[in-house]
Amino acid sequence: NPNYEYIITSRPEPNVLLIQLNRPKALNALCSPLFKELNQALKDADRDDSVGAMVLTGSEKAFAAGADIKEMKDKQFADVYKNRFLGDWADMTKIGKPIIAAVSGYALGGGCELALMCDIILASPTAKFGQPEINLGVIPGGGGSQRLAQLIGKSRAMEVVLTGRMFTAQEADKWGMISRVVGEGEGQVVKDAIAMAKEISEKSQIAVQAAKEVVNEAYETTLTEGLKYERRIFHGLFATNDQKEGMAAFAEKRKANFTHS
Ligand code: CO8
Repeated sequence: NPNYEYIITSRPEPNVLLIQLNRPKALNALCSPLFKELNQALKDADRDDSVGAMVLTGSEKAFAAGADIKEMKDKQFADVYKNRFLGDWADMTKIGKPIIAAVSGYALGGGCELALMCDIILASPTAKFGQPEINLGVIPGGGGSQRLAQLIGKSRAMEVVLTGRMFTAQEADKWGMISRVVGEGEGQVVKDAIAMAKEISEKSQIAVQAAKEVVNEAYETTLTEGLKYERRIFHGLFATNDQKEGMAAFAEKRKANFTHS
């Protein structure tokens, strides 16, 4: 979409949308208009049948260096509370299709939280994560504390949130926060993320969305309820053409031709 100012969208594969944050002079600091554009692009892709999966990336130097500090610095409590400042950040967690974060360079504060709101995180060996809000006299506000504690455990989350120190891609990998660290080389993380998105986009879109939904449920509910939920959704997929096609293709030893119906 040529009308975007802060992001660049493209189709590196026919069924994959690539969104690149494009505010290089500010290390992709997440100003409000940037987030508006990002939400719009994600919502449009979620409705577009030709998109099976999305990749979100920044630059080599920065995935995103956080919320825009210059935009925030003079705000008063009354402004941020009344106007639900940055409340629309959570909109992207309602997207049904998978979003893969391809992280190089700084992913700090809101940038780290943005990656954590994606479904899969791939990191370049240069990635540097962190929640430095404590150094600004505030705390994470985009889910950082909650998602980090769930993903990496209390002691590590406390260390990261209380000291504000950055942590490496290798630490994030060891702690289970990301899917993996990719090989070295400029652009490698984006290439790997696109390849993964392409692979996902070749599955049944209905099954993919159902899978995303049930995995997310694991973070919201008890095991008993989650297992029940999974079983209901699993049963429901027997009402789709894609289940018939997928299983017939296996029995006939051919590749499935999913119609997303
Ligand atoms: N906001 C605004 N501008 C920024 C930001 C930012 N977060 N990060 C970098 N920039 C700007 C710099 O001001 C600088 O601009 P200029 O050239 O006009 O001076 C430009 O980007 C380049 O930055 P540096 O010169 O600092 O680059 P360095 O390579 O020296 O340093 C760092 C890179 C270490 C990443 C450094 O820029 C830095 O520490 N940035 C701030 C990181 C940070 O504190 N992030 C957390 C922000 S708070 C937050 O995200 C709260 C989220 C709340 C979410 C709430 C949801 C509901």
